[in-house]
Parts: sequence; structure tokens; C-alpha cells
Amino acid sequence: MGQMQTRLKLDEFLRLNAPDDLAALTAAVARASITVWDGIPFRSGLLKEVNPSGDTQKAIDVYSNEVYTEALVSTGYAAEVASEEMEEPSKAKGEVSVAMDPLDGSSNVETNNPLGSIFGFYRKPLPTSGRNLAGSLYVTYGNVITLTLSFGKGVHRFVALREGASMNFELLDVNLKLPEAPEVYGIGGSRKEWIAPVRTFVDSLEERGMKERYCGTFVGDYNQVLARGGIFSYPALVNKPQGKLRVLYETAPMSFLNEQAGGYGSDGTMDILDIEPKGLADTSPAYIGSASLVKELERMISSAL
Ligand code: FDP
Repeated sequence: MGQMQTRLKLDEFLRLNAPDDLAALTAAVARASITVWDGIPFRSGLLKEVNPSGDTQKAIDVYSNEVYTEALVSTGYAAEVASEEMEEPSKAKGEVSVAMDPLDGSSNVETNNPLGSIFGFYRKPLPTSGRNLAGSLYVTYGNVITLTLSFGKGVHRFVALREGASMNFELLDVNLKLPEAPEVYGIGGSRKEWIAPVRTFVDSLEERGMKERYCGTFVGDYNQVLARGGIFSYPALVNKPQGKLRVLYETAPMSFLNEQAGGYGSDGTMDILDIEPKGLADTSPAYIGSASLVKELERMISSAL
């Protein structure tokens, strides 16, 4: 019988590799993610007749927003917590500005496709550019719960494992990098709405033997790009030139992490990290993944302008 391997626990990793504030905020997200995940069957309307706490059922996105906001604020390190679920950020007394998408892909609940959560830790008040990110992370609630993070020194992944009555995150992968040869792509919106260069580019991906893999949750779709290499996009649409995804909450944090994995994220003309959003909910087209593919598409978009 092989010996049981001891894996590094998230708390220990954070103690060794993160400044105190980001360590505390990340640990709070990790704990809260288990609460959110536990709540999905009850809060999402899947079990219509069940109401475990006896209180009024809240939509799962409102619930996850509350759980994460409370967890982040209670660390004492958050200056503000902003998300699309709140008109105004929740203000607090710390120094890190947190922008989050507390439940990404909530329209996937009924179909049991993956869901996710995204967090960006900014060193300046919001709204601000992705260049002021000190770290970011995303949670996947799929077959397993994972937490993938970067504090600017590589990308590392943890998995939630049961230990008695609780779940704890333990190290799964260090220094994740996008594979050299890209395999998959996933593009949001519908083909007829995509701007012309995106359509031409996607046709060429098929010709190169890449496979379409699209689950409809940004986190899930990006997560497979990180594992297999390729490109995720919610592109500029003919009637929606600014796309759908929010810069502060979604694309800048993921782009920060993707860059740490050796990739590149563009809005079609520039690095997503250089966008200076004017409002909290500003959107931009997003092309994120393997650097060579994203740069190629960026050139095609620029020459079509
Ligand atoms: P959702 O509206 O379900 O929250 O963030 C928005 C998002 O999901 C992304 O997770 C996803 O990539 C995109 O919308 C999917 O949009 P389409 O259905 O238009 O492809």
C-alpha cells in the first residue's frame, strides 16, 4: 500500500506565499465558497418545496453575493466590495478593493452546467484598471470545487476535500501554464451576431483541427482553455460592440491570471489590463487564452477596422 500523500493546505500556502491582506481575503473566499455551494440546491429553486432555514428564499445570485460580501468585509482588509448585485459597493475599513462576480453563469443552474465565482483584488479604489490588480482568483463549482489563484507569481490551484464534517482546500497544481498547442475554443453569443473577423477566425480554428467546447459559464469555459490551450471569447457583437462581460468583475481578474499562465487577454485592440473603466459595470469585448491565438485575432480585428 502506498503512503498517504500530505498535500499543502491552502492556509499554509497563503502564509508562505501571500501578503497578510490577500491571504485573509482568499481564505475568506475559500470558506464562503463551500457555504455558497451547499446552498445551490436550496437557493436556486431546484428544490422548490424545500426551504431549510424557514426564511424567504433568495435568488442564488443574491444569496452568494451576501455570503461573499460578509466574508470579505469581516476580514477587516476590504476597503470596498463591488459586484453587479449591488448598486453601490459595500464600504469597509481596510485597504483592498474587491470586485467580484459572486455567481458567474447563474443561468446554468437548472441545467447543472458548471458555475463559478470571480474575485479581483485591486490596490486602488474602483473603478480602476487591471494594472492595479494585486491578485485574482476564481472558484469552479463543477465535479469538484476548485480555487485557482494568482498573486502575480504564477497560477496555482487548490481543490476542496472533505475532512470530517468540513471541507478544506489543498494544493492540486502549481505554476499552471497554458499548453503550447491550443486545442479548444468557446465563443459566447450567437455566430450570426459576431463581428466578421471573429467569424472568419473561428472558421480557421476549425480548419486547424481545434474543437469547439462551450458550456456557457465564463469561468468553466476559461478553465478548460487554461487546461487544454485555446481561446475563450465573448466577442464584440454587431449590435453590442462592447460585448457582455464586465471589465472590473470578470475580464480583468481573469486576464490577470491568464497572463500569469503565459497567455494574453485583449478587447480586440488592446490588453484588457490597460482598459480604464469609467463605471463599475463597464463591459468590453473579451478574447482571452493562448497568446499567439489572441494576438492573431487582434491583428485580424485591427485590420478590419
Ligand atoms: P450568465 O449570464 O449566465 O451569468 O457573465 C455572464 C455570462 O453568464 C458568462 O458566464 C457567460 O460566458 C456568458 O454570460 C454567456 O452568455 P451567452 O448565453 O450570451 O453565450
